[in-house]
Amino acid sequence: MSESTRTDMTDPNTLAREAATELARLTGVARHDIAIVLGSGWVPAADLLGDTDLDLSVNDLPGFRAAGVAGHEGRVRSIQVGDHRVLVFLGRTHLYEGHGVDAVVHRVRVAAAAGCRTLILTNACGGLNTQWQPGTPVLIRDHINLTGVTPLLGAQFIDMTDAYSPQLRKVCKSIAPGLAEGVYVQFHGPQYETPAEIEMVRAIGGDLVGMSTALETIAARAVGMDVLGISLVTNIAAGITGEPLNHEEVLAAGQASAQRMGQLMADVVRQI
Ligand code: 8IG
Repeated sequence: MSESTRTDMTDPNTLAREAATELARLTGVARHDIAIVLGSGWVPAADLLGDTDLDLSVNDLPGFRAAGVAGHEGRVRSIQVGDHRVLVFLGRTHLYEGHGVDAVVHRVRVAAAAGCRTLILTNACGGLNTQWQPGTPVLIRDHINLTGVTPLLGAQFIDMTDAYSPQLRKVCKSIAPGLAEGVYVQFHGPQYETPAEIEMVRAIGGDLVGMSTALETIAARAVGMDVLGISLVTNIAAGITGEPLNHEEVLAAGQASAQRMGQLMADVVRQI
């Protein structure tokens, strides 16, 4: 069934419009213009963006399910940052939770329905470059979607050239000269990669590995949003150092970098 014929109550775009309407009612703000998704490791950065005018559980909006991983809080805030009215999602829904790809990209569709034309996606990830020690932010230059799925249905042959806005990347680099760039590879998860999978990633041109972002970028590009992606490398990818990967260490690396990431994010939003 194509998108255009799926018009029942559970149609994802209908649900997104309903959520945006409810968001406007609860916030008293008719339109937001920038949306930010804070992934694991980035959630503490939310407090540095500015004064929160409203903080809700995403479960108060149509179409959401509770996010269930430690460090992922399913909340949404409305924050004025300089000239921008920013919708900030604390935490995201991951494909490995098993609720399907529409649940994964619901935040993106709600943001678009709420008026946002710019989407900033953040995540914590593994890095293949040993020079990127835990706590290093890396700009996403491009992605490789290894999930085997897509949020798009029907003949939506969207262009994925410059999916990660060169202009927004330039803004970021003007604020943080020397910020590295890399290709993000999205795996389904939830298991981390084997060393052999990391060798494959290296062979196909990947620099960063994670379990989010690429599907959200596809959904955002399909509705014409400009996307900025920033990864926080919180571990060196599997098999490179010989150390096993540990989720608690990943969270600790995020905590330690929250202040810097929040400042970077606030500066970027003010320059957009
Ligand atoms: I944080 O090494 C974090 N998320 N797939 N691999 C994948 N996801 C991650 C990793 C990692 N580190």
